[in-house]
Amino acid sequence: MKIGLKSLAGAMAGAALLGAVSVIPAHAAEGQFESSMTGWRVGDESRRWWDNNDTWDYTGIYFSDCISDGGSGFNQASLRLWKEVSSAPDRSKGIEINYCGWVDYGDPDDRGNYYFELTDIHSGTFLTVKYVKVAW
Ligand SMILES: [Ca+2]
Repeated sequence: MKIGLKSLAGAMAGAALLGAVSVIPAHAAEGQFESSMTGWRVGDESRRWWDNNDTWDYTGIYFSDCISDGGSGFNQASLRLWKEVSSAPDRSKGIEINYCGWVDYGDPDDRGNYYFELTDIHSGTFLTVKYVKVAW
């Protein structure tokens, strides 16, 4: 992409504006929500969110304060991003392994209703995450 001086100036003005606010989100995003997970098992699904595909932002899932009941405690959780498809199987947007931090799925570039599914826990059967943030 070619960036002209005018748009560069606009971008810098935007950056200055961002710098002026006290809280800068880890992910600038089209949308986001915060939540938590208590006693999740493999196969459990998150709430749905609408991605209007107005931007090229990555979809990311952030975990903080992760607890599982296995012998070696929490190591990682596999999360599959799904897009709902009516009258057909939902569309997988990939699996990422969350080590209790951010995972990114890239830009789905596909307007619709999304959710994530817990597909694996290591170690244990039940997963609790005290702070969850999803951004897209
Ligand atoms: Ca998008």
